[in-house]
Amino acid sequence: MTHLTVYHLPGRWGLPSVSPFCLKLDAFLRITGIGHDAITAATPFGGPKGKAPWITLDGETLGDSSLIIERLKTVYSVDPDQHLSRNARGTAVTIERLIEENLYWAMVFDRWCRPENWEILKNSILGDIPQPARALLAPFAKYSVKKQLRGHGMGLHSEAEITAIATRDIQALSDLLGEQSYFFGDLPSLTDATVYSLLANIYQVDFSSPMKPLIEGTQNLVPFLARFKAAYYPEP
Ligand SMILES: N[C@@H](CCC(=O)N[C@@H](CS)C(=O)NCC(=O)O)C(=O)O
Repeated sequence: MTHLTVYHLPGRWGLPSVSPFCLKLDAFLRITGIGHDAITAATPFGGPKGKAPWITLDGETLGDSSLIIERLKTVYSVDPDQHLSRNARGTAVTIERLIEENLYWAMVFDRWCRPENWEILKNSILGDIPQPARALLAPFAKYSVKKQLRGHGMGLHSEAEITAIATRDIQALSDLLGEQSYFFGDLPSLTDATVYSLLANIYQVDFSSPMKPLIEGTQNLVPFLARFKAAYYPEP
């Protein structure tokens, strides 16, 4: 019998993980009902790509949430997107890119570059690393993340420019959702897991972010978060 172990970064504030990529994988597993063991890792360093999440599947180690999900769909013969048209599948990929290649970096900026979030970050994202290692590691982690932000390009913008970029992305998500329950109608798909995992990690956490009022202002994204949570994370 196939044995799956999932390694994810710690959970906080009622979320199973403070990492959107880990939360996306967890939500996929909840939607599809795939049984697994879950292990909380204090850092992403144990993963094959130095990033979380990662899995072991019958002894094989695999990194990257999207590659993991593709593999699990095949191995377990499940597909949360089976009701999607070809056109919707195309839209799903574009939403995934918006979330993971763009808006995610605005969240990273908020968490790591806003001075008011630094203490919160050290006690949450880095909170499972025992002291004194945490205190020693924190400045190096910050340096590395800022370098990644500059490499991506988001870290080259001013705060006002980042907020303007995030505003367009959040409005686009709201417009795509419209009055539907989920992004492609009445049934959830992987896109809903992807959007939930990032927006909940912005909206439902203690970090201050100009994106919180933007999400609230759309009128439909907060009810979407509540709907997804009620369906897949009913525990208080
Ligand atoms: N494309 C990867 C991205 C994973 C990722 O960036 N994870 C973050 C946590 S949210 C991480 O481990 N960052 C550590 C680092 O980049 O040093 C995926 O989908 O899994």
